[in-house]
Amino acid sequence: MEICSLNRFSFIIFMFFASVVTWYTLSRPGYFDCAGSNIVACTFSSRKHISSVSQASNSKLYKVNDATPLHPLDPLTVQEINQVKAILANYEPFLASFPPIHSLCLDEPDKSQVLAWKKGDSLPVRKASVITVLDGHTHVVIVDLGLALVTSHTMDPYSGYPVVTIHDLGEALRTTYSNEDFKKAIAARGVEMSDLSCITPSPGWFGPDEEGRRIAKIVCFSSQGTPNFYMRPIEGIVVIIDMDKKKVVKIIDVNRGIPIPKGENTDYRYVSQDRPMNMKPINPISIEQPNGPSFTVQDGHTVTWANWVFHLKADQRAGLIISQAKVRDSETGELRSVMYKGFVSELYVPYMDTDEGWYFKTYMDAGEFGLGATAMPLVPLNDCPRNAYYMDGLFVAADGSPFIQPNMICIFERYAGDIGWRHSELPVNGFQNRESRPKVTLVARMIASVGNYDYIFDWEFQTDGLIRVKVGLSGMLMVKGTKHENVDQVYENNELNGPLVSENAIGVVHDHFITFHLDMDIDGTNNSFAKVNLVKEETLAGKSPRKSILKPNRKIAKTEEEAQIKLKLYDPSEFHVINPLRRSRLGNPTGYKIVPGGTAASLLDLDDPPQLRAAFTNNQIWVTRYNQSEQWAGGLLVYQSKGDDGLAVWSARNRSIENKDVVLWYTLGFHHIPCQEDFPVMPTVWSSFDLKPVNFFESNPILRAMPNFEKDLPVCGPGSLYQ
Ligand SMILES: *[C@@H]1O[C@H](CO)[C@@H](O)[C@H](O)[C@H]1NC(C)=O
Ligand SMILES: *[C@@H]1O[C@H](CO)[C@@H](O)[C@H](O)[C@H]1NC(C)=O
Ligand SMILES: *[C@@H]1O[C@H](CO)[C@@H](O)[C@H](O)[C@H]1NC(C)=O
Ligand SMILES: [Cu+2]
Repeated sequence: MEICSLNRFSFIIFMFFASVVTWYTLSRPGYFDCAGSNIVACTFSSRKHISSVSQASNSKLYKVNDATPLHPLDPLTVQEINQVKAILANYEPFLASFPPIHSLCLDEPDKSQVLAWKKGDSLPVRKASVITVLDGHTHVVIVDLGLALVTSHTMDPYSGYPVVTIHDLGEALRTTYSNEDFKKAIAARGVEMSDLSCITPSPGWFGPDEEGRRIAKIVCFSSQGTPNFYMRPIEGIVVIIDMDKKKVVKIIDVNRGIPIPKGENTDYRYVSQDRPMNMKPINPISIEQPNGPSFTVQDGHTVTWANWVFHLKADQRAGLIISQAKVRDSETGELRSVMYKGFVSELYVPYMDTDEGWYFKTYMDAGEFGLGATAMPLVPLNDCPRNAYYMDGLFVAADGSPFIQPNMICIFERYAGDIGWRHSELPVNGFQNRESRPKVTLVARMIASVGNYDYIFDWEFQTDGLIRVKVGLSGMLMVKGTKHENVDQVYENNELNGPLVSENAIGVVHDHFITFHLDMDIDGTNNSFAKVNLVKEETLAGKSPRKSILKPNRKIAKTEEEAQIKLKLYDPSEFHVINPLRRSRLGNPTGYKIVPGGTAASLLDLDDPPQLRAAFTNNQIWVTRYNQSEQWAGGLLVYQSKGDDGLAVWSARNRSIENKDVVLWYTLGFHHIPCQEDFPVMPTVWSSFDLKPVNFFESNPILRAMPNFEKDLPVCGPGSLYQ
């Protein structure tokens, strides 16, 4: 096998300085090293204009554990988290007992302060927002780190509870495992306690029975003979736990006759695959960047690449937050504002099954568990390519102390053989027209492993100004045990709530909705939302051989109600966020459009309890007036919430949104009818949407982009084939 790789040490160095600020070290000559005896050539000639990008001048080693904040939006540092903890420990209401910390993060300064801030200025006052639960009450506390004081304290502002802590979940499982009735129920199913794996799904909210206390509903699996216990459900056992009292409320034990599906062929790990695939293997593949990547990460969080600059940080709830994304105008050199803040605000996953063990499975993963909290370290070379830069998250445990979530975000350049633009033509008047430009993009990625499911979130920046936001779904199905082993045994068509995906296992039908908060600031904060509706115009008889054409009909939404959009294939529109006061030379307002990609809308009854809580999925697009407290589409407090806070409530205020600071919300949806290929681990399913410039640039911003020339590219491996 031919190998042509960056020096092995580069990887080790990279892992060691997981937050080295620039790629300078990797771009030095000498790291490009070819090993292997059959190699004929491994060369490249450097492309002049590239070598200027890796500037080490303002670089500095950035280590999460001893970082100081350098930007108003930088997450709280270790020192700041410890300071907050100390302030809370001495705060009168918490003197008797230090309350468990459910959330502790930067309370971002006012947008106006952030926008006015320039590098070198002192930072706006640092504040922390803390959510804790004490004696069954939720406390939302703001700590001012400058004054070293609690400056605001609200109790039970909404019906729900904050995100659960890992400590809560551990205690809920401990309470379950030590319950004698539970042990008997498990023994009756023929499962040893040592083979038991239980999980802690959130209970949703289904009326008064479960109100007024924080509960968890525990369901269990047998991990006998497989690490993929999700494929071996113990159907019908649900333990309801009061998480604060640490008591079993109720044990449901139904469907005792349903067998536990077998463990064979459920192990997905590479080490346990004992036979090769009947497939011709793919030769090793990787993109080579002998000059190093073209992006830099400054001060730990500011990413600069090609024409883009943005602030990137990890967040315990949202996973990953992009802030202050700006694009440089390739004609004027001006750095222009596109988006103040973009992140996943909520992830709603309702399952379609009314059984006692299933009806409550209607998760809201960001607000109930946290997408950053459930992110695990990315797997180098497989989750992210070789030249990726990894960023750590710094989060807070239930006892108020900081911990590092290592390598949870990666940033890399993607070259997938795609084309930025092209045209070819037969020679015209002696001109040769065969033009094509390669497309290279920059990706910021994080992956949340929320129990059985893995959600891959990509923010992909293109040099033509487009931002593509992609979501990939992989991991395990939540399967349900059934007595059936073959569809021939299923007599009534609608008997099952999903297809049989393996013997005795059905994949229950469900949806995934990912709601994005997109605070667009096109050339400034004041923007408008324009719907450009395509309407059919019938031609007058005799005027044209055509009977009908389509014409764009543009309308500015004046109020939040007018910006509640349900997508319709037979009544199509474009949706533009524009700056009405900034015009192109032709007089068009500058703008970006959201190009929806998902195909699913929630079809549940509007007053079905899960849908009341997830009313933010009642429309695919919403535009609200900017309000810094309105960040989380499912409300600040999501766990067991009734839907009294959140996007639908805010939008119903019907505020004016014309030439105002506005926030765009988009929900990417998936209906998921499982199939056998989803077993025992799902091949990734992707969907995406775009934020695409419309009349933002005067003309194609990448007209003068460089084509690829052979002499610029590394030639690796069996080079003789291609020389
Ligand atoms: C901002 O949002 C919060 C939460 O929805 C609300 O209580 C407050 O009244 C809003 N402020 C304004 C000025 O609309
Ligand atoms: C929203 O405001 C507009 C303009 O004031 C008004 O016509 C419309 O009826 C309002 N809608 C609701 C639901 O209040
Ligand atoms: C932006 O909107 C705010 C709030 O409506 C208004 O006070 C301000 O004058 C606007 N700025 C511009 C440049 O239109
Ligand atoms: Cu799914």
